[in-house]
Amino acid sequence: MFRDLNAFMLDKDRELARINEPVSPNLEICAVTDKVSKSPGGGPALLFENPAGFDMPVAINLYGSMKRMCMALGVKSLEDLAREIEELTNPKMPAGMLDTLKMLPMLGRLKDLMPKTVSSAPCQEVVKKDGTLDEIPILTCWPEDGGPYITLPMVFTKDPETGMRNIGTYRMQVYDGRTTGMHWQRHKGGAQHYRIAERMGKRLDVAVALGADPALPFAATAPMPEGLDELLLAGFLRRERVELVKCVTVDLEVPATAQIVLEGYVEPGERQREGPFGDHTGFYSHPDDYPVFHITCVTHRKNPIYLTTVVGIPPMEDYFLGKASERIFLPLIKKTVPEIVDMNFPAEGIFHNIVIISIDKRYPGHARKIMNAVWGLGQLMFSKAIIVVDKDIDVQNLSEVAWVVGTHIDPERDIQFMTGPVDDLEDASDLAAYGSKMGIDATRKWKSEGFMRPWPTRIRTTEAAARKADEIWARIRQGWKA
Ligand SMILES: Cc1cc2nc3c(=O)[nH]c(=O)nc-3n(C[C@H](O)[C@H](O)[C@H](O)COP(=O)(O)O)c2cc1C
Ligand SMILES: [Mn+2]
Repeated sequence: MFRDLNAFMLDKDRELARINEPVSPNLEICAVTDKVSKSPGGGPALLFENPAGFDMPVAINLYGSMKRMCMALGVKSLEDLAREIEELTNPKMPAGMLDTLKMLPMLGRLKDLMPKTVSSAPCQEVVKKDGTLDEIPILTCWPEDGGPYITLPMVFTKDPETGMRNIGTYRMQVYDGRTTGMHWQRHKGGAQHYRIAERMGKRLDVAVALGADPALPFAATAPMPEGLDELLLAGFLRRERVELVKCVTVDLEVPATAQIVLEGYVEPGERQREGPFGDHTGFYSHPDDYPVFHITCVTHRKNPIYLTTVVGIPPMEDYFLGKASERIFLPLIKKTVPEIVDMNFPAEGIFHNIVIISIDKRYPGHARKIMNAVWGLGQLMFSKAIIVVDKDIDVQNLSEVAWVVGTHIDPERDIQFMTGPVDDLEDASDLAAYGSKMGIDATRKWKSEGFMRPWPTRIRTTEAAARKADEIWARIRQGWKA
């Protein structure tokens, strides 16, 4: 695994493009990154060595391809990772010596889960108690943005009552050198800690780590169930315990390998206008009031690199972070909903607008049960359209899904509406964070579900004819130009 961001960026696999000419953090870096993100496969990682007006380089699009997302998590494919998690959660009881030996590497991965605290750390090579944000080339992404935003922070807080840690990625609008917005939405872990702190009338310590070994920023974006420390996931992914160091001015620990750490607090009751921000919906999100983060100390490595990202009209870098969560959490979701076979959050659906799920349908009304389960599962509660198909449909093949939805549904019968919490970024609901969702049952309908006509048979040729077709097509394809 990569020890830190520097090691990840040194990878010589032609995955990193260095841009030496001056490029402005004001709109220009975002425009270049957007262009690169829209190229086939997501384009290379980018290192802007000379952001105009700053001495600190900007690293971006590091997670912006399937290959680099896998590299960041130390696997060849996300399927491999999903399989490992599946095995871990489904241990076969060892029958003999050989089986016991086979289990050892898997159990080995579990011993690295708990983070450990170290006494000195690269992220504190430089400590500035009166530090500001002024040296960091924070991007202004889109023309109508309310200002520059820190877009890929790992925001560390602790539950003021239990001391349980949470890490989330919540954008931070720069107000001045020592204060920013703290855009944790109401459904998120940081917001819950703040709610408790406000109830107690207490300040909430917050530490923000920027850049670390590549599994960490991913873990901060992952939808871990409430109360489960994101660092357990990071430790599992890195196959090594995460090293933490105590902050200088607040009662929190941060990753020792971070590039930059902002220490500070949010006050109970304090709010400031946040936004607008060109968001991952592809539209500007409306200004709203959010808590204010006050910086008490800035620590960093010697010669830090600023790791960031940009969001906008999909696909962009965040699509790959979401894909990794989709694959990692599928085997865990199957623990409570084992009839789920596969799921797909297509890029155009910005994670939660379109959720396609295939199931092993076992009883009448099964698709409805799946919808209800998904609407009750953590951040999947935001699923605006859930499409349920039978297990022989490949949910990763959008053409097949569109065909099956069109042919299999009787809209009045097969669409289920539900009212409840919706994503904070939802623009179409009448109220903020409260609206409706829809489930589409595109499975084959059964007699026991009231469908009395015969279900049509899918067209397929015979195996013999298919083999013949393969042979002849292979021959004619050579001399044929499409
Ligand atoms: C690039 C990026 C930016 C994000 N910005 C925000 C944000 O500003 N506010 C927010 O609540 N969630 C944001 N998220 C989503 C959260 O990081 C995600 O829901 C995470 O699981 C929250 O963790 P939590 O459950 O511990 O709060 C962002 C995700 C990504 C990938
Ligand atoms: Mn969390």
